[in-house]
Amino acid sequence: MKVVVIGGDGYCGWATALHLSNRGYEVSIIDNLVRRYWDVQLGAETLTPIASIQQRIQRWRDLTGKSIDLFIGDITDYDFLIKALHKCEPEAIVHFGEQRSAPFSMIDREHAVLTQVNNVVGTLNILYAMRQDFPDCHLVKLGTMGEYGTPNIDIEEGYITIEHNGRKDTLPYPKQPGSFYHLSKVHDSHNIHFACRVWGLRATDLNQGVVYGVLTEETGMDEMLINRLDYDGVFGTALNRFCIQAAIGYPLTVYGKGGQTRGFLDIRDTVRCMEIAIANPADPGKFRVFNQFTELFSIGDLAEMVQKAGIKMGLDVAINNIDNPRVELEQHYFYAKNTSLLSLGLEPHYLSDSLLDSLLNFAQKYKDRADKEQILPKVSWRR
Ligand code: NAD
Ligand code: USQ
Repeated sequence: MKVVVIGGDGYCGWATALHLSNRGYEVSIIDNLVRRYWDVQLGAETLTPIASIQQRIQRWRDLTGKSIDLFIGDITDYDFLIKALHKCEPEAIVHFGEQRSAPFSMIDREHAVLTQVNNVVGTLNILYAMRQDFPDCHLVKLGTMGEYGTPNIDIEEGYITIEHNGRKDTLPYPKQPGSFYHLSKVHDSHNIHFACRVWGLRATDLNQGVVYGVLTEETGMDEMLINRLDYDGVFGTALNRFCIQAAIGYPLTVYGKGGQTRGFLDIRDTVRCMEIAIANPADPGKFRVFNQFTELFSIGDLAEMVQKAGIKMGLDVAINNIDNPRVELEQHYFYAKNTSLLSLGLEPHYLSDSLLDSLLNFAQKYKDRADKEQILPKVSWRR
């Protein structure tokens, strides 16, 4: 089966491209490498030294005999996109190719506009390409749990059944996202839903939680296949950041009270979820929504878990509750459903002491590459 991975040079995309290739899928990567450019602009670097996309793909081929085609270009350029898709003739498109940082989208007007244009136009172009020439192709699109916000009721998987004035309907779950980035995902979801209803396309929106970890079966095979591991205040995410902070002796940066609760998953489960979604396509005309996380944690609890694991390894780990640069609830109800992927066969890698140990060890191996100036958050949500 032919699969295109858009954003295949990124954190989730690289791991997924290799995983699918390993499982016998014919994989092509589309990426404009803009993420590497944003890192340069921010003066931030992944903790791990990542090879160029060409070197990565070559090494994968040398090691496994499996080839991955590469198309370097911007999916907001429709002409490029449709030509690349015609060269691959995909049966599934996995779409990771967006600007994915909430703080980046909140830097200023330019970054908010860049984020929404990049994400919404890119996805809209994919929908038009599918309508034009690939109407049977299955779109597997990365959304985010943050589309829902933190409502004071249980979060369903995409839809909620409501009774109102004696009538009943199942409707899209209400959305209250917390940044212009998270909003871009809501806009995408609406556009994809519309394209499914009106043009009969098929799509799965995967509302993914925060991903942690770095090694997968494939990216761990060789140093040249190593994945990115972001720790800076713009692209670094909570648990990965805490492990790296612990490894370099920096107090863990819990924003505010730390009662913020989110869905989390191991990157080994991200790649498996992609495989499951592709192998079980949505029906034509169907906009299917899965919540893609395996466990819920509060940020404060995660920091304590990392502190405990670090101390066991002889590290000196402090926790620092700093002023929250974001506007968000710091103590709230949060319960979200996640049964769809489990019922299709996902066997989660739950967060364990051994995973924390391995992530801490991994971070220690590269700790000399860490720049402490990049850790504190510099982007404020407030006026
Ligand atoms: P990433 O920044 O590491 O990778 C994104 C890739 O997409 C980059 O290689 C970038 O160059 C490419 N890209 C961006 N815009 C493009 C465009 N217009 N044309 C072509 N390529 C483009 O991000 P990631 O962490 O791998 O996240 C991938 C997806 O998963 C995103 O959509 C993100 O919103 C979603 N997601 C990520 C997480 C997480 O914790 N990392 C959690 C939930 C959802
Ligand atoms: N946080 C801290 N300290 C830190 C970093 C974050 O307390 O050092 C807090 C934030 O305030 C927030 C929570 O941790 O309450 C999560 O922040 P994050 O930066 O780990 O994740 P987020 O901004 O939500 O974005 C990440 C990815 C994004 C994805 C999202 C999934 O960058 O692409 O969509 O996770 S979710 O959070 O479920 O929406």
